[in-house]
Amino acid sequence: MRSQIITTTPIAGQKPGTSGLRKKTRVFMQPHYLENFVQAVFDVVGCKGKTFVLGGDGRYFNDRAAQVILRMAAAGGAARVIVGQGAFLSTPAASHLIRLNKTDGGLIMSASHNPGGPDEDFGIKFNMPNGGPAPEAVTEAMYKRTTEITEYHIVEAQDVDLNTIGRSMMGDMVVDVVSPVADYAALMETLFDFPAIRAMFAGGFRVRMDSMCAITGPYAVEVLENRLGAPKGTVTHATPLPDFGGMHPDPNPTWAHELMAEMFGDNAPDFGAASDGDGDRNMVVGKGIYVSPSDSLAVLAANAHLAPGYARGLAGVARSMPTSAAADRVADALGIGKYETPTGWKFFGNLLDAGKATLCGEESFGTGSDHVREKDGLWAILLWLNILAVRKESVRAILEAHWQKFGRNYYSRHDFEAIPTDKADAMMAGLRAKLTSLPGTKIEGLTVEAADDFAYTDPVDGSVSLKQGVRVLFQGGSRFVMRLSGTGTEGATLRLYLERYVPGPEGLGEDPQEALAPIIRAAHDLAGIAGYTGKTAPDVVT
Ligand code: VG1
Ligand code: CO
Repeated sequence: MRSQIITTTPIAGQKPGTSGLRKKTRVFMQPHYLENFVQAVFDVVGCKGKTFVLGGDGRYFNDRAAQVILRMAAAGGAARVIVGQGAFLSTPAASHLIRLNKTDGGLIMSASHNPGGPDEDFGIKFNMPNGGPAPEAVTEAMYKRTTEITEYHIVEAQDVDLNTIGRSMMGDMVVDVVSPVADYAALMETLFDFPAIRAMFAGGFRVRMDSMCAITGPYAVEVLENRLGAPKGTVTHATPLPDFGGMHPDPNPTWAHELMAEMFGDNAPDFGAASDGDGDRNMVVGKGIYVSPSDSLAVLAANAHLAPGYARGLAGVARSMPTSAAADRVADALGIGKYETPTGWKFFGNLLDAGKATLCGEESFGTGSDHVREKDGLWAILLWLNILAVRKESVRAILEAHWQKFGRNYYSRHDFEAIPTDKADAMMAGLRAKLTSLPGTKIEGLTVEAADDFAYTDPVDGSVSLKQGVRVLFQGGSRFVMRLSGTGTEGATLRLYLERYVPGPEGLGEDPQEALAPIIRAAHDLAGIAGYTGKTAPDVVT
């Protein structure tokens, strides 16, 4: 099989963000665009003699990109690539396959919670041999490589049949097409009490899972319906579609509005859940009650020991900095470690590998554990179901009891989307310039206690990440955080994170937007959001 050397030139902007390289699909489809980036990945991590996992969330261009990546892996001398059937793999399933097969890493084709289709988004991320997202030093090296690339290598070959499970060869490279679901489902059976959940379902407990026409459909049907006996049709939008059926597979109350309407309507099921494009996010909803992701992490941490996989207890809990401190209170009560990392799952990898943290979570609907090295939507849903099966209480009862015990961290995130990048940068620079003068400032009945730009030193390898979000902390434990998104593909998105702690027992049942109103006003005032963005209200509230 002939390997071709194609001459190319660097393409600007191939810088991975919070989670891989994400661009408009049409940008990725431009000549050499995908190839340049994939070559940069192989140049940094090495390709000759290696084994990789490959799969994606089924979005438009996934199938074509998979064939290109296979041809380039073959040209680079890879020994073997394990591909999910149909080029499908959820992000957590890819992470599991990397670990299970002890491979040299994997390429995941996804723009995660971003919409898909020819006019929407596409993306590529590389995961390391531990199954976790490439850390910053590696993604920086890949980016640097894209700026100096002069050629890439690709074999001339027909497409591999990725729809049929089994082994084939591309030149000297083995291509193993595997079930995307089987190994992952088997892993879930080792962690959770399937008989208890099955008995709960058989007893009439009703579940709704909205897979939003993205990758979790096949996984959720296999686990919830086939293995746990939930009625057929429990999983809706269960077939992954190239454009996600026009849905925006971001499991939050705004985009998962069908699920929200059902869970807050008459005859609501007992438990509702949704997942994102690549299956690593989850949203959990009880009958008439929404569980914020920060609260979800805290409840899972407090109850994880009820599931067989965590019966030994947790080593520690890690959360991203903008995530509420609810999980910290649980960690303190359990006497276990607590960690605060920058946004993005890659920062949890070292803590998980070192056995310092068992559960991790982000306010952005991401929860996971040391079973893989990615956040895992269906895993979180199953852990909730396991807890519900053991405690035999409603989601509402469990959440309210949790607040009674630990107090409530009222929490909300406001997103302001598609802001001109220069305006967003100026706003952040303006706020950063003010930070040292803020302590002592009185605003909206609050007093600023401290203000800084979050910096993180990894406790395992000592690597330092600067400028990870501006924090303004008020006396009494309230705060707001501002940072710009690193996953968008159009302009800038401002994320404003708001938190207020109420110890209880009074005042635990307020509407979060009302409970947070003074902090929201203070943030708008101090950062001049309307002046810079022209927006007085957010586009998405979670
Ligand atoms: C967002 C979230 C972050 C998450 C990341 C990837 O990043 O805030 O918590 O890890 O998406 O999630 P940003 O930089 O846009 O705020 V996923 O499900 O898109 O891989
Ligand atoms: Co995702």
